[in-house]
Amino acid sequence: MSRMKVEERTCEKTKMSGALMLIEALKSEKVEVIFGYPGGAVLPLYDKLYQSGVFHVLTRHEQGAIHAAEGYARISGKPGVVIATSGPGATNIVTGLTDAMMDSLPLVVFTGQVATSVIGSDAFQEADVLGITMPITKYNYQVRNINELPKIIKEAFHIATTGRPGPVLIDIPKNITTAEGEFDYEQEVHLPGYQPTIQPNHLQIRRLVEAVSQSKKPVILAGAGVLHANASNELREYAEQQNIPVVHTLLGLGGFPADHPLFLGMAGMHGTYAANMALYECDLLINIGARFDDRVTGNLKYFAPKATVAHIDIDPAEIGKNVPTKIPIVSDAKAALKELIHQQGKPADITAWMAQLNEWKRRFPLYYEDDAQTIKPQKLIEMIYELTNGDAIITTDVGQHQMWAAQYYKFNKPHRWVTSGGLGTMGFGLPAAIGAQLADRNATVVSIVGDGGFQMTFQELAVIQELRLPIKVVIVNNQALGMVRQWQELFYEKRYSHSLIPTQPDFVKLAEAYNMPGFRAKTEAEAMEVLKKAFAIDGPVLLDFHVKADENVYPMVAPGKGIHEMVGVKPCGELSQ
Ligand SMILES: Cc1ncc(C[n+]2csc(CCOP(=O)(O)OP(=O)(O)O)c2C)c(N)n1
Ligand SMILES: [Mg+2]
Repeated sequence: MSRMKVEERTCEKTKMSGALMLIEALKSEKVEVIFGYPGGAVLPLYDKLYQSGVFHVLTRHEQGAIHAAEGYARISGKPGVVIATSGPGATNIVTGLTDAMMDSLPLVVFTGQVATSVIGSDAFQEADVLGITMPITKYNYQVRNINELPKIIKEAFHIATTGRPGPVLIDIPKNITTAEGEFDYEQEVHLPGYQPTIQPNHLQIRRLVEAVSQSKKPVILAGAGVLHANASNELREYAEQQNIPVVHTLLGLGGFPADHPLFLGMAGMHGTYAANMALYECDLLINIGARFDDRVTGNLKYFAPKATVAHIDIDPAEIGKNVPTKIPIVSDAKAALKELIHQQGKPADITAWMAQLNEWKRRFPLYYEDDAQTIKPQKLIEMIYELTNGDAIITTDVGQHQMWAAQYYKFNKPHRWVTSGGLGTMGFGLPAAIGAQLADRNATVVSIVGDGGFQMTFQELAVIQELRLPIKVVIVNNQALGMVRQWQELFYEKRYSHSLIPTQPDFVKLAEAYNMPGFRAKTEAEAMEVLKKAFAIDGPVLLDFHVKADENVYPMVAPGKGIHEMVGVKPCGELSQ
């Protein structure tokens, strides 16, 4: 073949419409699934999607699409991809973008936009998506020139997945999707202003090694940064090598095995007594990939008041943000832990500290009173834990059921826990389960949702049914916005202002409407029976558990209090001599 002919063919191959470029870029990025919803501004794009071979999941609401993408990202570690149309499509993803931003989840989100010629004219379905999403994305773009589209998509995937992960949005005017341009995707990303620090500073590492060797009461606070960095093995090796007990944030659960003798439980507002007291009493606090969220620290005046604080975080903006930090280590968690392990410093002498911690663990474990005549929500979670051998992927909404799931499902493995931590988004659990199941087809996925939150996004049952995803949806039905009810009981003298929701749809009939089995249980024995039935079914099942309605989540650190001032802690057994 002559040289000219080759050039002609290459030319033919690379000239294409913006819509087609997007599809080709997604294929180059090896995107397995996109979650989306069509509309006027993205019609050219959907036309090219048709028969493209790209797997697209049509959710029933754009919020469902973006939460599904978050669930996918959380489990797969790969970016979740979303398409929404302009105007209302784009504004419907605002909650999900904020959620992903707060929880550092990598997303690449495409929104349609009105044509460039009418931007700014209040055109039909026009919204200032760049303006709206600027503070809730890691980065956002509006494509003004077709020739920039490939470079922008390439950069978006790079930015979403490197450094501290986060959502990146690309707003594409309709005329850009139909315009033709050169498609060159094999280019290097060149962003001089964006160079995340991955490797730790050696001086700071040595300072930490020294601090550990001097410490008598060290503790590691491990957050989701450990999971994002796939550093669970390194965390375990480091904690064992240096004798350092570990507590987790809500989002970090699973990063360190719950059944490990060095594990003290989850910290924070509904953390265990041992974990919170460890944070209060420690002399060295090593934060790895957590952001000192106020739900973890409680009143900052009483947070780790006696400790030297070290903080390993890939985002330098997090270090010193809330808690004064003596040893700052800007780094990927895995890189820092590997270096710390390699240093083989003198381990901390924790004999007395461990005795104290074990005493707290033994005396003040998580506690609830069983009552077989009803369903205790804590017991329900324990039953799910047993029946799934602790191996399920658990997704949740936000509220009491979320805290019980975090407390009573003992996560021994990483990447099994999908919850909305930072934003606390009701309605997250069900769509997130769709993404989680698509990320791990063989996993048992249990979506533990509140009766309140479920009613915010249950339209996505249609997707579960359509794709025959074997998700078990567990409604913890307390006929209340339970967490709000709990706060009103404890802090507003039982004035239950708009938190009781006795008027419910019949959830079993709802399951029938979506053509999936639905079961209800009102006692512990019934709960076990329907759970067993559900797990024996190779398909979606909806379960409505009428749990004890006035149960509260304990222990609890009241707002404004220090984390050592927990209420609802009951001593169990006698103090050992
Ligand atoms: C979208 C949204 N709106 C409001 C809230 C405030 N809020 C937090 S927990 C909660 C109650 C949730 O009720 P439910 O889903 O039934 O869960 P439960 O606490 O009863 O387990 C509410 C209203 C929220 N987190 N998210
Ligand atoms: Mg409820």
